[in-house]
Amino acid sequence: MVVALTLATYGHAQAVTAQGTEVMPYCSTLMGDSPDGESSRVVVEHCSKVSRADAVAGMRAKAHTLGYDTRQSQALIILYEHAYYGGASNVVHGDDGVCDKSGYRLDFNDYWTENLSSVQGIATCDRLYLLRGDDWRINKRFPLDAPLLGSFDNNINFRAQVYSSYHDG
Ligand SMILES: [Ca+2]
Repeated sequence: MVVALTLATYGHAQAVTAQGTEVMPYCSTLMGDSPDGESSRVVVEHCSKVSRADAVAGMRAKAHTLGYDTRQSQALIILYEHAYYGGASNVVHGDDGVCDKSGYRLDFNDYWTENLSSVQGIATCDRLYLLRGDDWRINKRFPLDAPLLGSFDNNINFRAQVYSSYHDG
């Protein structure tokens, strides 16, 4: 089963405050599942200035206040602003279990389309499929972890897929 996720309106690394735009270095996003390959809804995102653990805990707390059960959710990948896992990051969770050979479809927002530079895979998520160009003609499958994205650095179309090379699910 392919589960589509979207970061169309979430997944950014900045939060606008009353004082202006403040960089929030740690974010975590929880994606709901989706039927028949449609893009799924973003359940919640939380960003923190403190730590990745704080961002994930805040994400789960927000989800709980919305009545969402996060017990089955799994961390899939961590997106990074800079090469070699530096800069702002976002831990993307899916609620349909670990990656299998179909995995999850990810739709990135403008921030990550223009800033993604490295990616770590978690658990069974060991492959990332990136696309760009007209009709997504330019595409490449990266083993995860991927410290460098080559011509895709800061330059991807919004769609990607994260999946497992070995886990049948
Ligand atoms: Ca970057």
